[in-house]
Amino acid sequence: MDIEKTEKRALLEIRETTSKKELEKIKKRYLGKKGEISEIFKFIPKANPEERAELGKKANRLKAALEKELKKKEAELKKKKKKRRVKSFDPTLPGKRSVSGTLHPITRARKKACKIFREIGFSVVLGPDIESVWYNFDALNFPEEHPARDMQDTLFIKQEGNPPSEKRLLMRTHTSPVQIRYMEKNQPPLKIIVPGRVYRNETTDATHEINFYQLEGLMVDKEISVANFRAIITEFVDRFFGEDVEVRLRPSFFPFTEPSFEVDMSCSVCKKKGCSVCSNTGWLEVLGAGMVHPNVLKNAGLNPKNWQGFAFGMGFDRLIMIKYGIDDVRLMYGGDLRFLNQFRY
Ligand code: FA5
Repeated sequence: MDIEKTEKRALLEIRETTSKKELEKIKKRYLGKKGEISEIFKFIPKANPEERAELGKKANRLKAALEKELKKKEAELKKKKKKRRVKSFDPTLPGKRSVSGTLHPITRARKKACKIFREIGFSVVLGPDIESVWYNFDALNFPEEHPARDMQDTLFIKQEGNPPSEKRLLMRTHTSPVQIRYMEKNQPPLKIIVPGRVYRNETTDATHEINFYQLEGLMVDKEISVANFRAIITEFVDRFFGEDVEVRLRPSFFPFTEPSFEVDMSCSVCKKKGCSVCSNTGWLEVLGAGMVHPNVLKNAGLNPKNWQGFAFGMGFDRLIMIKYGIDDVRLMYGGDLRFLNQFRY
């Protein structure tokens, strides 16, 4: 048994190793339960009595020397690791941006719009995308022969037979049916907005999509006038755009409001100079509105002698187009990441 040779070999192995894992292996090989040093201690009682004392001394020295060297090496490796870490950190280098998703501009704008309306006392209410002819047209005072009911504008759901209007289904063409749904279940005074997707069988262009978003508004109380509508919509527009956007009202017609008007906003894409978004007019029609028609109140179970209200339906996509200077509504539904990534802020 050559203890000196074992010591030389073990110390060399320890000194030459560069990894913590390797060092662990060496430690196990020499100092482990079944390691070489244990074997030496096991051998001592079997050795000649006159050699035992000397062997014992040498074995203890070997053990101590290895333990010391291992400790030294462990400390050295730890220091190296720390050093390496410090070296790889350069605070002047640009950081690595992790790839993350972003909210769609429509979602972002919808959240903002809902927040503004909540702040001025409106509740946010939702309705179904698949609607009945009754809620979408009849209850809203649309005459039988109204062109909007036409197959060319409305996407009807295929159904067997000829169901009555309460059961005849379609993809809602506007968010106005939620007015009736809400008034049936809730007594005035009411102040609600209804954000939601609507569907129309239309040819698409820069300002028309076949599905788009509307934001309906309804306020019913004892003494409501057009002045209340003007005040609310001006407050909303001011807060939503955070800049001066001009608003103008034009007389219009909707079967469910009387009087009715269209609301235009000045086109901020071209600053009223004329562009493809505003069809070179400098204005963009973003809103239909009016005083709730007495027949609509009746159809929802309210007495028009006691209650009045205004309602509006915003083309939400157009509002977003004005806000962000988007010149084609179809970009918002194309799923093109080059477009969507611009809303990372
Ligand atoms: C309506 O849908 C009525 N329900 C609005 C209303 C509600 C009037 C309450 C009175 C009271 P209109 O069809 O005009 O109205 O659509 C409302 C807005 O939706 C338009 O002003 C326009 O901004 C937007 N819009 C209409 N068609 C499209 C389309 N194909 N793509 C994108 N936006 C559209």
